Amino acid sequence: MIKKENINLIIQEFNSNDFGDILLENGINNLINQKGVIIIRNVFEVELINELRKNLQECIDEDEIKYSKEYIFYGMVHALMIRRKCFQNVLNDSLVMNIMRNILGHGAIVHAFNSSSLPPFSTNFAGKIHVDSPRLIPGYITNVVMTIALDDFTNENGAMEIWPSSFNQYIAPTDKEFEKNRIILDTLKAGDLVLFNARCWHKGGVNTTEKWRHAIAITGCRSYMRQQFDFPSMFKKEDELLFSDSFKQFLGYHVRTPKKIEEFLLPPNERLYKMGQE
Ligand SMILES: O=C(O)CCC(=O)C(=O)O
Repeated sequence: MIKKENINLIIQEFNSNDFGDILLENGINNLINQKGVIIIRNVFEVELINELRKNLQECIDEDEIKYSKEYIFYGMVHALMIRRKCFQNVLNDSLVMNIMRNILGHGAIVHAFNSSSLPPFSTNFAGKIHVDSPRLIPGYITNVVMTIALDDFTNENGAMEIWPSSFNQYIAPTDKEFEKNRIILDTLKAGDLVLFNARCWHKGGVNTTEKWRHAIAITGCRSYMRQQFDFPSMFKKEDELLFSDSFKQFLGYHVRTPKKIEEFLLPPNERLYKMGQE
């Protein structure tokens, strides 16, 4: 197993105070391309984390009533920005959008925004070694994941495990290989985030405590890729009117497919697929 003191050699770490324009200007994309994984500490205030955790637990309880505890995705709430305004605000943060654009190009869009919560004494759908994007184009990143811890990750509550430099490996590693190379993110505190190439092999752990372990994850992708849901069609019209152009672009409003020729022929400012995305 990799020792904690070696984490800094493999994963680049930042504090949110040092992290901003300078790093974005110098290219967070270069760092992700070299390291595969970056940790940024103290990004979100305690009050916000508490609000997100409370709202997430409510959504999980709502889903349990609707789909039961046997639901395949129990503990994973999908399309969070449609469920609660507080999640929408996290996505509509310029730092979040700038990071995604810096790595995935100016037309980057949100592919998914889901939670990954581990129920007490259990795990969830992400408990097996996997990548979040099956395509491998050597030297070219297509999807980036930003996982935000809403609870401290510990060995007991199922800290996420990741093999940073594995993003060029097409075939899934064996358990033994993964265990030799992985890093257990048991130093991640609530409010820290881990940013990674979605092709890094990783998994959630097993929660052996009586309390939920909550996290939320934003996945960004290239502008010409499909989103997990048709997000633009999921918002209410009155909410949509308040969105900035930048946020609409990130949500995928500028890369919608026309349903008929009349929509295709609309004037440029009304078009569903806007020119110049990537
Ligand atoms: O929650 C975790 O620890 C891992 C989450 C994960 O692997 C995923 O959502 O793809």
